[in-house]
Amino acid sequence: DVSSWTQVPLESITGLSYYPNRLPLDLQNQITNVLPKGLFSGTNSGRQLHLYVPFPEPIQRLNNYLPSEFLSDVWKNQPAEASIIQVYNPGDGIIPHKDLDMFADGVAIYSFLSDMTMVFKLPSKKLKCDVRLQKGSLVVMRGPARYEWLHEIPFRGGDWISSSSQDNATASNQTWTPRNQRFSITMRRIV
Ligand code: AKG
Repeated sequence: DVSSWTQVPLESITGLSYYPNRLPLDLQNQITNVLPKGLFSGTNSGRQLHLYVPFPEPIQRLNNYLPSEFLSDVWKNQPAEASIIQVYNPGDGIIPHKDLDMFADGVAIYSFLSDMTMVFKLPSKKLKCDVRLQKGSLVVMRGPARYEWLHEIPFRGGDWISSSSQDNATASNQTWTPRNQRFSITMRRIV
């Protein structure tokens, strides 16, 4: 029962950082246009595409938008080696999970086309944090955020959005916001 969980602010999760409006619109469009059209077709469950280096040129450029301290401290100034493109139609999600140990510390997720809420959970302490992933944004997980916290995208057609602030939302000031088709690009290094 998620109502018994304590909602905590993003800043309290060590290793979790969120960067809205990270990608220029023209790069978002170039990436969307370079991907196979079939990835976006169909209205049932979304599709996935796994890529390894060398990436297509606009996807390679996503390395340039990673925070410099993340690149230097976590990836030791090496670029991403593996990326996964995941399409979500309304109703799609991803179950609570930690990323596989074959991937190194430091996971970067860029969001495209539509906004969607990702939920971080620490089951041992019943803590949770809703993070609104806006299109063009970047979310980065390292350390505890990557190895201790679970992340998920609830399987539903929309999200409850606070009209005032993303934190401390109460039921009264939330509006139901339907989702549109979204895709994400997760950038990782391999251990
Ligand atoms: C994963 O690839 O492990 C994810 O959690 C992707 C989440 C997303 O699509 O934003």
